[in-house]
Amino acid sequence: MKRALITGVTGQDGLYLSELLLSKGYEVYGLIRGQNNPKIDLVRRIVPGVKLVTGDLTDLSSLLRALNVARPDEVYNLGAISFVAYSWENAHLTADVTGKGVLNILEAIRLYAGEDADKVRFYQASSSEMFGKVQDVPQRESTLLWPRSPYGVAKVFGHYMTINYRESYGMHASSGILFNHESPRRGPEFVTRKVSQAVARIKLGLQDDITLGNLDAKRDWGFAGDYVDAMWRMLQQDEADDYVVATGETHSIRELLDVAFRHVGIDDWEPLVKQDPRFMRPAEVDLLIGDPSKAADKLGWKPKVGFEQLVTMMVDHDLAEQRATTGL
Ligand code: NAP
Ligand code: G4F
Repeated sequence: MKRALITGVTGQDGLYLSELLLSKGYEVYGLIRGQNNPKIDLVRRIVPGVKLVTGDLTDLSSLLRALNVARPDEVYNLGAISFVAYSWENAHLTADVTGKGVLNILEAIRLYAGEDADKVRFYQASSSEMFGKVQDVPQRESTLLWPRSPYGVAKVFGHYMTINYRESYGMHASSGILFNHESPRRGPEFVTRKVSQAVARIKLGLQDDITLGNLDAKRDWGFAGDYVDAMWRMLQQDEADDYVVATGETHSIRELLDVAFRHVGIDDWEPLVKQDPRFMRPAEVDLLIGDPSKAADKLGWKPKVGFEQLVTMMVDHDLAEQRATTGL
């Protein structure tokens, strides 16, 4: 039975990855931070098979301790401060967790495993946010990185540290450059879930309108359940490498609103959507669209859920959730 340690187990991807690894017969350990993390109940309910071990990416000794408990064959580093807008307000913290946290977990694996460091396979959750002011369309593994947020800069540090540990110590360390991926488990601070929740509430008469920022930005949105499978496939390869994981399609926030509102029978959403500079970013990433051909060729990976199916799945989930909580 293989053993895996997941940082960020309470997050969207941590939950889907836990389900995937448990279904494959892994013994799964999840790193959980804080002395009374409110998401423990969620993890225990959705993936009761996961064994929890305390630790924090900013605390190297806690990571060493977690590795000694889990004795993993595979480590998936999903933990991060992941909300781009928040990263401008908390740039130092973002650098410490999202950037230096990667160095901490890599160094902890090196210290823990010693000469066997190559036996512990490592996945780093890199991000399309690293492409920022994009230098190629579509973006691929070789595209120059030009991050536009403290989050993006921190991810670039983690990305190159992962490559550096692979090259310096022969570690089996891979970096997945994942484009935006969403699901009904997405945090409500991200635009897709903010829209799906608001559309459901507007449809049920619980909310009048929604306030957003830039409606013209474009993202390559996929389904998180598909994307964790790509993470696992990377760690099954003989050689560690870096891969873009994307759908190869891009859509604007306006198109997201079109699909979400149309799904509940509202064709003209303009009167229901307000804009506020509060939700604009100091530097925007205008266009993301990935070229997933390397992941297709080498990993045999391709996405199963398309954009419309993703958005309607999220709206349906939020309609059901709002009905259940309000009794409507
Ligand atoms: P998420 O839902 O925001 O989850 C982030 C996780 O990081 C949470 O479990 C959180 O735990 C944990 N965390 C925060 N600070 C930590 C710390 N100091 N030590 C240990 N863990 C900490 O993110 P996600 O969407 O699942 O994304 C997973 C990873 O992929 C992240 O690294 C993200 O940056 C990256 N990524 C995501 C996307 C995407 O579109 N979803 C795309 C590219 C890359 P708490 O519950 O304790 O806060
Ligand atoms: O949903 P978002 O906050 O996601 P963003 O910034 O693209 O970041 C996500 O994807 C990255 C991969 O590219 C991950 F690395 C990162 O961890 C995270 O998961 O915003 C998407 C777009 C942006 O252009 C933003 O300006 O939506 C625009 N937007 C417009 N109004 C809004 C809003 N975003 C949010 N969160 N809230 C709004 O009201």
